[in-house]
Amino acid sequence: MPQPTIESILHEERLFHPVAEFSQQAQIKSLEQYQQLYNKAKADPQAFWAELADTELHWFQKWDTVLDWQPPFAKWFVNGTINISYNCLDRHLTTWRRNKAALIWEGEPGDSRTLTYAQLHREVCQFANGLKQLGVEKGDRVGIYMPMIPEAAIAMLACARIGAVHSVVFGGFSAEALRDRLVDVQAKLVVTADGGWRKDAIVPLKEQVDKALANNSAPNVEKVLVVRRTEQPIDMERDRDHWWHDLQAGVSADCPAEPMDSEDMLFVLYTSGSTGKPKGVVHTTGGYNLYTHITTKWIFDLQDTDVYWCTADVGWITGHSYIVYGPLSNGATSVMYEGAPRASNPGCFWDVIEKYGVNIFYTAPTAIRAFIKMGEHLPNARNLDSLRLLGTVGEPINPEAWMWYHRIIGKERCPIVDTWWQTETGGIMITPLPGAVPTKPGSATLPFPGILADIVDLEGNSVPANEGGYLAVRHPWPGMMRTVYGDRDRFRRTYWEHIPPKDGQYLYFAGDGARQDEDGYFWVMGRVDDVINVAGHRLGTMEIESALVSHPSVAEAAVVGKPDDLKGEDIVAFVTLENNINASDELKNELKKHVVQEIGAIARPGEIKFADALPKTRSGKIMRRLLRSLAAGEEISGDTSTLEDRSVLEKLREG
Ligand code: 6R9
Repeated sequence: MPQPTIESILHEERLFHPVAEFSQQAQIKSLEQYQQLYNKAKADPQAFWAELADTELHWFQKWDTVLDWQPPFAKWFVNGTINISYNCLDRHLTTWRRNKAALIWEGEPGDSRTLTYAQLHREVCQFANGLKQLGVEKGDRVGIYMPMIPEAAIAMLACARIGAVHSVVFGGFSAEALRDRLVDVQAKLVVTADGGWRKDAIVPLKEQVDKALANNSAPNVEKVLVVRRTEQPIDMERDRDHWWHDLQAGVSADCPAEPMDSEDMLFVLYTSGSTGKPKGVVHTTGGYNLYTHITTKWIFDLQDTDVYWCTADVGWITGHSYIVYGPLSNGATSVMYEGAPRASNPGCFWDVIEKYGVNIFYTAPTAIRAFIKMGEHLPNARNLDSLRLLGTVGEPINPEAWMWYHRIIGKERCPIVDTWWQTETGGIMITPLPGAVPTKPGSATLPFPGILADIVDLEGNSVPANEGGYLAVRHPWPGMMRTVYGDRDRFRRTYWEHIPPKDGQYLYFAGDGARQDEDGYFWVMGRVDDVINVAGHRLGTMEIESALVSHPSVAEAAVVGKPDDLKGEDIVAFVTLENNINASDELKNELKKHVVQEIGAIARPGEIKFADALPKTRSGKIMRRLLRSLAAGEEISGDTSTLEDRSVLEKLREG
């Protein structure tokens, strides 16, 4: 792993206090109240979490130990039994929320559907019974490869209801990427759809599933359940493939939620790491339920009349925690939108806000930068008065984008919560509480109560204010990942031993560089490992390099990120070719296509540079730092003495 000098050049002086009107009605009303909660949690984390678990969630049976911490393995609410689908559905049915909208869904072509809690409960129960009919049992893994339609959430909740472990694979991933994940997680069944709408075109999801399963390459998959969405013709394989609507016709809506052990696996979600293949991040039931519940409630300041919209895809952790589980556990109304801003309808997000009177809007900096580019006339032409709170997630937000969001969308009235967290953390870790914490554009501000975040050096010592270091967490929290699926050792190595434990004290290493300013505010600068953040999506350089090298013309490849106005980072690939292969623009295009084929469109390199050789250390490691500078068009600075062959660099510079 490279150890770049971490420095932050950003010095932002602006401070925005929450408006009194907002604070008065907020869940957490003042900085003092936040500090009290923070201090209380710090003094006795177990008591803090236990009290919340008790008051906020339904348990079939109470736990006997709050935390069993055998570093780096944590168990929360030991021997408690719970079901997150029960907490998201059943418990609301005995209240007035029974007929409240749980999901409001808007399809890209303009169709829409609203499911009340009672209706959603019914559909989830039926789907769960359908899964059972196809042979899915508690503990089995189910792959979900879906467009953004209600059935994606229904399938997740149905799995949770019967204790099956879901593994959602983003619908933009290729057949190859899907197959790798289905094989790693040993999925027994895959839920998919005939297709989904994306930017006025149909994504042929079922066709990709067929490809992923062809030639028995994922032998563990016995059944495929297909939801009808786009109605284009697809192949249905006898005995393997079943239409959801056929199954649903004969299935009962009575399916009690299975009491799950608090530490039973809830889902596996794959995410890119700095080395090797994507990791299956494992989350369990009780702790994840509590953490997503309470973070949603306090950070998005949920009020019972709110319409809440998170624009993520359920294929990412943000969709899991803040479209499905967190909001529904709170009995909120969660909007789900299939579409994306596109040439034929660049203002579609603002239409959705106006149409449903969205009060809370949670999106990504890359989307905000795209909105800025498309022009403020688009939001200005809609009535956005319903908005009262804005959020961002996925990457650092540049202060100018923050200010635009504040002025043009928030009309200088809505607080902005810049939320730092990761697939691994399960839920938001560093964020303002909107009625309490004054914000500074570009800073995720302060840790959530119960999160002991710190900036440390590689020995685990806290660094002084305003000095760059590594973002770390000093105490386990309920939403933390429990392990890497099938690889406890990788879990230990990646997250807990990068900073060597001292006196039995383990630190969670997030892989981000950051600093804390004199007010204790966190400024996250980005990854310190070989992970590229393209439009808020994490991609490992290794994966893209492997994809390139799998092409017969490629000898070697090194991939780095390059700053990009819109996407945050763009992918630049340095490629050396096999003998007798000539460099050409056609080949560049072919290689780009090849990466899309292997991983998906999100991994398409913006630029491919052919080289005679790659700069390497004497021990044979590619010096990515140099390539990063080259890609960004910067002067090469710093130490190049470890470079094996200096002429390589000269050539690359000229080329
Ligand atoms: C939720 C999510 C995690 C990585 C993380 C960091 C970056 C996310 C951020 C942020 C600065 C924020 N990141 N939110 N950086 N400010 N508010 O995005 O999960 O896909 O696992 O990515 O994203 O680098 O380490 P995931």
